[in-house]
Amino acid sequence: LAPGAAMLRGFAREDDAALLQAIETVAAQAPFRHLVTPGGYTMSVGMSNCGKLGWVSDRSGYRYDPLDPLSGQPWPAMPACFADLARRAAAQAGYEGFRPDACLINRYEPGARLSLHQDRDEKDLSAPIVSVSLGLPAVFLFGTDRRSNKPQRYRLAHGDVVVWGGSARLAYHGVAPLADGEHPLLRRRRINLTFRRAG
Ligand code: MD3
Ligand code: FE
Repeated sequence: LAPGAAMLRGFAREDDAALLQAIETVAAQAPFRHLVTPGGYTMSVGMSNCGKLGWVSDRSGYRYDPLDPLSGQPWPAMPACFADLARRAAAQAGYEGFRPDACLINRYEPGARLSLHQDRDEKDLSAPIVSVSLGLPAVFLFGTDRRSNKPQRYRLAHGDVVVWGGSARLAYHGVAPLADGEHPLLRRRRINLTFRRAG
């Protein structure tokens, strides 16, 4: 993919049923919601979080927050199967001892997209990010550290895990509008888990 990044095709496939069950448990406490950007747009991706910190956006900006603004309560704990998968994937990619304190759960329905952005709200940018794709395949856009460079396109399918560290960590990236389809486990959805060391 790029220096510092590793694609682990199908790494999460054998855990899919346990992961989906855990996602449902988290979403029962912290439902998916469509956040508003500082610019006033409502995101097409539905989001929830688990772990010590959750990523949120509103008219005042982006931030990591220990409380779910919908409930005023802490985010649900990170399920053991999540933390374990993230740690094993990071180690496989050469990042030993990855202990994420934040997991953002993105839910895509047909047409949902994520425009080109950088992830730079985390305190320690030397820690990698681990992303896990489940359900319908997506076209992932992966650029460079300059927005003006044309991104490359990669297909991310059910069970694929990508570890982003090193110089890939500050690359612009996004997701093209999700094409409709039917997945045996997730039906007409794609779910992406991103594990981060945010605090
Ligand atoms: C490359 N999520 O939540 S995961 C995000 O599929 C986000 O939901 C996308 O971008 C999704 O911020 C893409 C792959 C990913 C995540 C973080 C990265 C790629 C990255 C950070 C730096 C570089
Ligand atoms: Fe991102």
